Amino acid sequence: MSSKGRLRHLVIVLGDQLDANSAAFDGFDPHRDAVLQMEVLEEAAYIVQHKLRLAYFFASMRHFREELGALGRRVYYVSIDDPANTGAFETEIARAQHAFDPERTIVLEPGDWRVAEKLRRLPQPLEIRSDRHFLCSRSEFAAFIADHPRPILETFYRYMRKKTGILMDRYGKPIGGAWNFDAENRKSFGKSSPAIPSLPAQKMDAITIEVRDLVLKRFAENPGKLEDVDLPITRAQAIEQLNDFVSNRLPLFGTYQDAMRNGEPFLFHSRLSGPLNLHRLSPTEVMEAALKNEAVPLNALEGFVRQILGWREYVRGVYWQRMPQYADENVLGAHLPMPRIYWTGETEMRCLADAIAHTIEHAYAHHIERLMILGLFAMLLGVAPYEVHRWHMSMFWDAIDWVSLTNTLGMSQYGDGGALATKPYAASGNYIDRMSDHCRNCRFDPSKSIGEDACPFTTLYWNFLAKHRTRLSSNGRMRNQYLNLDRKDASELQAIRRQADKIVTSMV
Ligand code: FAD
Ligand code: DLZ
Ligand code: SF4
Repeated sequence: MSSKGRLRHLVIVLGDQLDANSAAFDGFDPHRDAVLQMEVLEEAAYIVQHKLRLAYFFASMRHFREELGALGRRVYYVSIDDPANTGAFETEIARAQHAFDPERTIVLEPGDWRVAEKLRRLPQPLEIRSDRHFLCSRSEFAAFIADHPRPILETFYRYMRKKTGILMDRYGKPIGGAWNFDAENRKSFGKSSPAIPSLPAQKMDAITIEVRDLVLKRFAENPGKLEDVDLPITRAQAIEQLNDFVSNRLPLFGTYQDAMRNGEPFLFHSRLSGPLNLHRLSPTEVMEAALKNEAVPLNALEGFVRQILGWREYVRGVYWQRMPQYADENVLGAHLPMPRIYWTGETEMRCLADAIAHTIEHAYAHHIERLMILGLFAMLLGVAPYEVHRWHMSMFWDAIDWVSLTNTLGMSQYGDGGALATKPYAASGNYIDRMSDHCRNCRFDPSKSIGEDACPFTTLYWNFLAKHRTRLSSNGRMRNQYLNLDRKDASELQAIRRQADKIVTSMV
């Protein structure tokens, strides 16, 4: 890093802000301004991370540097193996400010409260710009909450549909006459299931190969597999992935949204969370591409729009509304550490082994695996919600604090007591049996809660309901679950409790 005279603006681009049109670049003058990108050890080490996740972030950042260069923008790029690199945002920003003496240093609001706090406290204040990558700004969400003190996703989603006009007719009514088509979107794969289209293969170029080798050398002990980096890294690859999804998988996205199949990590899902979260794709362009394909049935289109326009915006709003207290929420008082099997996948539970294998191999598992296998088992065991989030941040290529914390601590662990989900996503092995082909080849029986072949999910499910009766039984949406629990006599419940205790002991 060497000084070339005073800069007007130094524009910082963080690892999840890789958009040449972001608000940080508004008014950018290539003759007077420059960009700062920093690979810092602190971000790679504050939580141990999957090798593929690290390679994805560094390769994406380096390709973005090339893309900015092609646009004629000057980039000061600090790589992780630069001997002068001090390893943290604060010190690298100070070093750049010292070298270039910019009149102003600009950054887009970060996607992580921890990073935002660091930047807010710098001795030389930064100009922090609002992120228009999202369709609902933080201030708009705050106003929405003020009008809806007990919000639920559905209210917010309808608000966003009306605001954007997406899937709305000219009379202000939802297209198709309904706000959702969930009844059509709960199919599992039967014997005559459709073939699952393969994902477009992404070839590694010299930059990505260099990053992969660096990660393999420097982070050799980190979890996860890293062979080829078969992920959409460049903007061009992200667009290719989007187009492929819209043509080949979106038509059946809705129908099989909740389904699982052994050995199949992607099914009809988009695998677009990474490019969206790193801002390689905008949510608007993703929805526009989906809406343009006239061959896509409404149940698929609405199901997909709900994820992007509804859930994605909603969890971000909740995150910024409730941080930093949100990270400590733990209404069920769950305190266990993350079990070792989540790092190894070594378990006889076929469903869990498969979802963990997908995670180790691809740094990815689809939504239902995250919620109804990985998250469910942790909640039924009683793992501390923040620990589940930390594991998730470690293992997934698409995890950024705003989206991982809300989904893990809130949606999957019910740590927030219902801010995100109106009831805990608690289910027994019977649910997994209905939605997948795992159980038929598993050594456990999903219908049994006691005995040597009882399914651990089923045992822990009844135990969970009994244990949290005081808090949960008054929730109207859990009425049937408690009616079923009440059919069990005291001796059965005692046996379930003993078996649940044994499972917990074997896990920690
Ligand atoms: P698809 O199934 O194809 O969905 C399309 C898109 O919708 C996704 O790419 C994503 O951008 C969006 N989306 C869907 N559901 C959600 C949601 N609940 N919250 C936010 N966006 C959503 N998503 C992340 O992007 N990063 C995370 O770290 C993350 N952690 C999660 C942890 C748990 C425990 C759970 C239950 C969900 C988590 N999600 C997370 C949400 C969702 O599971 C992923 O977005 C999705 O699995 C990514 O795969 P996909 O791109 O193939 O998604
Ligand atoms: C996840 C990650 C990693 C591994 N490395 C970097 C990095 O070296 N530089 C960087 O700018 N961002 C990195 N990130 C993303 C950050 O942890 C964090 O999510 C964002 O800075 C939040 O905006
Ligand atoms: Fe999972 Fe239980 Fe089914 Fe085995 S029987 S695959 S542990 S749900």
